[in-house]
Amino acid sequence: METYDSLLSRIEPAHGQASRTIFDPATGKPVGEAPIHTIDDLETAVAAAVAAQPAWAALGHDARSAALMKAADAVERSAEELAQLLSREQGKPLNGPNARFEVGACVAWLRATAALPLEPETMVDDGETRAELHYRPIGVVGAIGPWNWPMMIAVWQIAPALRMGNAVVVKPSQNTPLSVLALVAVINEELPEGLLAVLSSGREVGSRLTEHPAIGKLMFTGSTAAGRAIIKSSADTVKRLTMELGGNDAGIVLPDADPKAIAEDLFWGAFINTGQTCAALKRLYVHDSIYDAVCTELTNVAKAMPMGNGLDENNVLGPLQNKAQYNVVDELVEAAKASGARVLIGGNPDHEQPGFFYPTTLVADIDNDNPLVAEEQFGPALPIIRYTTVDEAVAKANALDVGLGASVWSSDLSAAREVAAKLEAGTVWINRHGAVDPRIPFGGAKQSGYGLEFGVEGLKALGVPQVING
Ligand code: TXE
Repeated sequence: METYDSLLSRIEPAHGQASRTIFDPATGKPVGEAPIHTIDDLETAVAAAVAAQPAWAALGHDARSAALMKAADAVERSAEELAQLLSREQGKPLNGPNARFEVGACVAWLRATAALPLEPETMVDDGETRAELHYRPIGVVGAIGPWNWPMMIAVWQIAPALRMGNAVVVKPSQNTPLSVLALVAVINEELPEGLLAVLSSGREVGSRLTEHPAIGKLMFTGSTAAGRAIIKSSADTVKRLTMELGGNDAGIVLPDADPKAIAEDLFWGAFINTGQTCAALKRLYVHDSIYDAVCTELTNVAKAMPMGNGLDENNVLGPLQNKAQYNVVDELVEAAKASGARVLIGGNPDHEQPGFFYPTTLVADIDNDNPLVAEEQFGPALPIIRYTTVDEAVAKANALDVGLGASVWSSDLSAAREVAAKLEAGTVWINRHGAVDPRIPFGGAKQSGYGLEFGVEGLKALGVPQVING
């Protein structure tokens, strides 16, 4: 008997009754059965969404916001069961900025999205011409998500879409379907039948969703490669797109930073969710004058952060979610070692132990073109690169074709802001990395994608602009 069994019992089977077992990445033990939805299930879900959407749109903002507030309460009531299931399926610990934190973020995002103001904007009103900008619902939105923050990212897509009067069909990652199936079952306690559906399936059903003529917009978070495929397959029906395609975020530590004071925030900027975070710090550039001190302080923090089974309340770092990602991290670190880079901690996985645990790894004295720097590791292995001039650090940070987030670390806020303005990234944080906020727009530069999420800008992205002129 598991704490989350009552949640699993609320997941409806696929029409064909087929299912597959999902396994715990920490232990290899079964977590539960996920339905295998087919194209037929997709068609049924889309038809129900099309039928339910007009009445939902007609309710207006206040009633829809009230329903989202109730959905937040429902998630809060089931928070501990949801966190237990998330921990078992994704691997992230209950404790630390992990499973309970993620469920809490779902509640916070639902409430904040419900509370955002969205009034028509008067563009011109000069006595002769009066023009207002409004946002109408799109219709049915498709939401395709990844396995790293499966519940939170689903809410990032679902909440603004519903608030704006749309129906939603969600396609979670095949690696973490149970978390999203359970979350949607809970949210659906407060929503009309058919408005919000979830399809647990692989890329075939996801792919059909991206070309379906009844889907007006796609919200996508995942890899750049999948993003490119989705952009192509959605072109024939000219879908609106919000693409969050991850990145390889740089952090620049300026010479006046205090290594001891910033070490813990640097650590969590890089290692939140055991490094499996789109806007995590993935390349750290440190000035030569404080390079050794930053390496020492970061190593001390890393040593103090326990990794292990997520159900153990002591642990704040967990396994990689899947073997493929474990292999990516392992290969990148092995290549770094072979190139002569210096491992400060970690880099010695025990391939025989159960679970996809890769030890917390810091790699120093590494070149900027090393694959551990140039490619997204998406795991607990941070390269630390030495620089001598700030211009050199900025050039290296901007050298890649992705630009989701970046950070600058300094005791001088105005100096940090000057450097921030030179970085090609959608968000630049100062003295922290990766902090997102439901009131503040978030999106990528370059091949990290396009379209803003969160805040009023995020709401507008889930509506069709309409000018009323006259
Ligand atoms: O992601 P994919 P994967 C990065 C990370 C990781 C890599 C691959 O580096 O190693 O991506 O992870 C669906 N039409 N990120 O393979 O393939 C798919 O079913 C429709 C960064 O898990 O991008 C899943 O639901 N759907 C990222 C979702 O897209 C398609 C978070 C993501 O799968 C599709 C996760 C298609 N053609 C991994 N192809 C971030 N931005 O944070 C795939 N999918």
